[in-house]
Amino acid sequence: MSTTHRRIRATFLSCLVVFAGCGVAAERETYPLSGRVVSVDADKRRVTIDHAEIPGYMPAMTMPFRVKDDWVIDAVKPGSGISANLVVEGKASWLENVAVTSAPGTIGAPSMADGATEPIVGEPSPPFALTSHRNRPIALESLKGSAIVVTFIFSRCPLPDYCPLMTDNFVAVDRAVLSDPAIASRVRLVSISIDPEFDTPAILEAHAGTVARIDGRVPDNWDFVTGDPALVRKVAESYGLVYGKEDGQIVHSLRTAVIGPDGRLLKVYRGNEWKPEEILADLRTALP
Ligand SMILES: [Cu+2]
Repeated sequence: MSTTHRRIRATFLSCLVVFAGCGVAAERETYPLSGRVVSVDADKRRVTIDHAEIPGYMPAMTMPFRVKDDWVIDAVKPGSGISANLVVEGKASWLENVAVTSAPGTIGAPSMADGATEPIVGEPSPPFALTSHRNRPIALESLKGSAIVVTFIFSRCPLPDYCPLMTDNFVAVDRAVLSDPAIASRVRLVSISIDPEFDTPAILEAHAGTVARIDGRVPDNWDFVTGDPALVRKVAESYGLVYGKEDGQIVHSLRTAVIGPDGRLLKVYRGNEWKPEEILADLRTALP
């Protein structure tokens, strides 16, 4: 694996909800896991691990795991090699039988991605000038005057808790927005594809027509956006997004930004745990 790939995987911060199945029976299953520690969260007792494929359960990726043994939190450091059993019981999961297999540095400790920078709340939001699924130019500058919600997705994303969830949440947000006369005409939604080589405006138009329909059509205030891959990367990274190709798949983090009508950044949600109601509240604050 190249250093770039390591970096990308190391910073692919996924969430535990990947495990949140909807099964009722709390059957206990155990899977062997091995990988490299990326970070340790002592308060939440979670260790983020860049792990190898777990055959029959999940592909190689980087995500946080709960640990129950105190010594693990003390013993492992970013870069430590680790092996463990992943226990999945109902909606809960954790690591057992943890062993530290190598010291940090001995197998190349990962570092955070170089390109991504976190945008600053209160500052002018990072600009973009790209192309919408309607085949029209779309730029942050031209959306000023509206409150704007920006997220990053790609049409082929296979993980239901990632891009499809962002889009479902946007549907919920927009449904509420469009039914509230106080804000209906003053909100714009922007879903920027991080797979612009594949996601052409035509592909995004078809995609939007499948996943972003409200009352039978894609709402006028919602654009799926693509553009030159280098430009898209610049925009995505300016919002703190980390992504890259790994084994033909795009691995990525998540960022959803709420921008005020003055173009200033109001809020950034990292990850997939935000709820449509939170963004609705932000929008109502932004549009008094
Ligand atoms: Cu995705």
